[in-house]
Amino acid sequence: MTLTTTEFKTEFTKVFEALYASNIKDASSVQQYNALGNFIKVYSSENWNQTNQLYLDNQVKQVYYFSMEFLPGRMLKSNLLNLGILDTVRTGIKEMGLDFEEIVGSEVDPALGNGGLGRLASCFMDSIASLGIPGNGNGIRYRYGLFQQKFVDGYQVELPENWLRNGNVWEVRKENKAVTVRFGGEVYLKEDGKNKLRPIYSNTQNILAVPYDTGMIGYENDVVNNLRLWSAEIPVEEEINYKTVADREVVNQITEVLYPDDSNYEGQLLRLRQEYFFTSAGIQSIVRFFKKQQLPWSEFSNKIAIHVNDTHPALCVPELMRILLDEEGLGWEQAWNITKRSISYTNHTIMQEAMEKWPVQMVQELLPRIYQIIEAINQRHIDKKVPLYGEELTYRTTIISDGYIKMANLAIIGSHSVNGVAQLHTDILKEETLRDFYEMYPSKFNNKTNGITQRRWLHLANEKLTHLIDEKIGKEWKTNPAELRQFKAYSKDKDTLSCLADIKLENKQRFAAYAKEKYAIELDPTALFDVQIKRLHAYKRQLLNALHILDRYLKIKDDPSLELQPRVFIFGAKAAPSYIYAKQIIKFINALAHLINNDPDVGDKMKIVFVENYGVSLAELIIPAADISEQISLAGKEASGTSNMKLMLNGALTLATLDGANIEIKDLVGEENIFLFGLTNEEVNQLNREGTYSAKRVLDENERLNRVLECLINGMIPDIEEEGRVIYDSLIRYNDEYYVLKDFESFVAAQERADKLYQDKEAWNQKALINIASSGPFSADFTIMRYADEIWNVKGKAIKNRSFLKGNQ
Ligand code: B1H
Repeated sequence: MTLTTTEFKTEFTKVFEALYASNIKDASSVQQYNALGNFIKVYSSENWNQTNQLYLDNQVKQVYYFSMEFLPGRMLKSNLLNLGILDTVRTGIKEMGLDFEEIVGSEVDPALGNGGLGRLASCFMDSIASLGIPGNGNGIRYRYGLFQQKFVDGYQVELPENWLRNGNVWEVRKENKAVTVRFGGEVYLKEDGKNKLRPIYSNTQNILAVPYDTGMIGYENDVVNNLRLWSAEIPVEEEINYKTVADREVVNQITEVLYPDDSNYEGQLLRLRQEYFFTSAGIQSIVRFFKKQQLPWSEFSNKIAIHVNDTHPALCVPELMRILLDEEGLGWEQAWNITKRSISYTNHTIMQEAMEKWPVQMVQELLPRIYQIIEAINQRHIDKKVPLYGEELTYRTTIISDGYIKMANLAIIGSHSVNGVAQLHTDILKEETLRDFYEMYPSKFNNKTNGITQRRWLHLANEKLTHLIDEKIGKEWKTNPAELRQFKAYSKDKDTLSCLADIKLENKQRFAAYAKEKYAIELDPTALFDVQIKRLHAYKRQLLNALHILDRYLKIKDDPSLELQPRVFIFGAKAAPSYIYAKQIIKFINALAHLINNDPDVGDKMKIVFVENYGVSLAELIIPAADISEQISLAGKEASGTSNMKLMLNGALTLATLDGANIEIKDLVGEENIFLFGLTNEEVNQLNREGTYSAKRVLDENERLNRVLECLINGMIPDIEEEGRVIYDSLIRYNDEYYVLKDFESFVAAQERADKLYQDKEAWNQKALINIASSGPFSADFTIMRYADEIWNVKGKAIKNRSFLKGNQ
């Protein structure tokens, strides 16, 4: 299917007029965007329909990716790119006298995820479709996304994110596919006359789950997969029972808002409702689809792979069991085999506070039948494993203990595959966090290092760089990102290096223009742009970054004529609203920024920009403008990280600890092309074991650091009396849980190496180029090929270069 500019203009005008019955030139950019979205939907609808039909006709195996979060970013441009009509449409829009970028900018960025985990799910959806893998997303259509962040006097303030205000052109409501999800009530088992026990329910609350489907368009391959997000509604026939506003609220609340916690878990009843709601709806719709094909149950796991993204959808296990046992009348063994063979699970964190566990009583009351099934799974686990592994080990792996249901244990026991998201993370799972399970089920464990889609994070975010690469090595890398390595051949080519430098400068100018407009701050685009963009969390150590900034500031104050490499420090981070310490760090950094940005002694030597409301769209602006990628979590804490990959792909040099996927970045680029610092995971473990670490001692031995810390409590930074004290105490009184002080000196040394290298522009650009050229293995296309091959056992229509599958694991 090719589309000419003229055809586009005619069709687009028709769509617009049908929608708004007015002249397109008078329309608002939101209306123009809406019409363009509709045009795309119509343009791709045949493929969407056909893809569906093809999967059904050929009875191919399908993947269902269950995730509490999907963070897709704006979809207009990426859909145009994947449909192969971006340039045509852009030209057409221009010829019509409209402003393409303004139209693109009027799309809301749906913040239906917290951070890395949700963004990973969306990168995966893009790769799954682009590889032609039959795959579906399953999640929640939150009425409100992650809060909008504003700074008031430097403090984070949260506002509701009403992303549906102008409607959502991409979704299609499918009330014909709605299912009912049951909560609460009582249940007992009754003999059904055929020697089978069937549950009898009473007093349940029945909620209607209505799916909203969004097409996931593959890259130039005519594939359109489905992302299905569920919305909770009152069933029509039960309207009569919902008389008060409060009654109705209980239902609406289920899909009202995304929980704003990243790597932290709050055991609230509503969250459990959300988890069961989308899991049950998804599993019901899978079973319904499977039954339509009239295959025997023994075929279920040959036709369906269910992936559980973290433990949030782990109720997939008992829910699938429930349907197979209670509704389809299968025996336990058969149901259990089907369940285990179909389900796989990804672990995303080893942080204890992120591990989900639900009070037994809460589950009993909200999901009585599910609780019975979990209990039975648990009992069978014990009966089977005690004779093999003894009581001690077995009881450490039970699903129910100390009055709680451990969701990770449920996910592991109920699945055939457990994977971590970077090699170090998987090693830690095997050797420490999940050691007992690894002993029981060694073959379940595997690593799948995360990946990112180069389509969004290079093609769309950095079109100039894309053109340069196309010009040098051709376009093959677009469908086989491993080809990016050919770009290495240009690492000594002065011409290419200077083009690369020009592109980076332009991207920095673009960000500088944004900063100027938004924050009235003047940035020097020739300064080194130093970027840390991720959720705010103590283990990610934004504080370490800030202490280094403070140290530089003191140096400048000591000697204002000091020659320093000018730097722009860019932060982007939301703190969970209940995470007080993280919010105090935000206030501290904002106060520091205010002080430094307004000090005439500093001038252009340093500027700090803490962008408000960091999310996918801002990432697309910031990442192409970065020179340094700050990946400075305490070793062993960041499961993988994915901004590290995006920044590398855009030519930033990584300044990092040996944590998560940073280690794999180091392996790919070589130690000479990355700035490493800090404790290793082993060293952290050793310090923890010895228990002799004294932050106070580190402070006493380092005069420079001492001076820096004093500034937290001596009034030098205005307006942080409370925050400064709390942060100071976290480091000294509470002995610096994340070894910020321990790593300070080596961090500063790495920063000095970076400054020095930046003086030699050619050497710097060469390393930037090597980083870009080495980033192919982090394409989510490869990650997904490995999931498809090694976990899901599904085939795509465009899986090339299979030898690559075995590499880099
Ligand atoms: C990651 C989460 C997470 N790990 C709980 N865990 C959540 C946990 O709403 N909750 O309760 C939400 C999110 N998110 C991140 O996953 C890791 O910290 C990153 O290192 C990793 O790159 C990313 C994707 O695997």
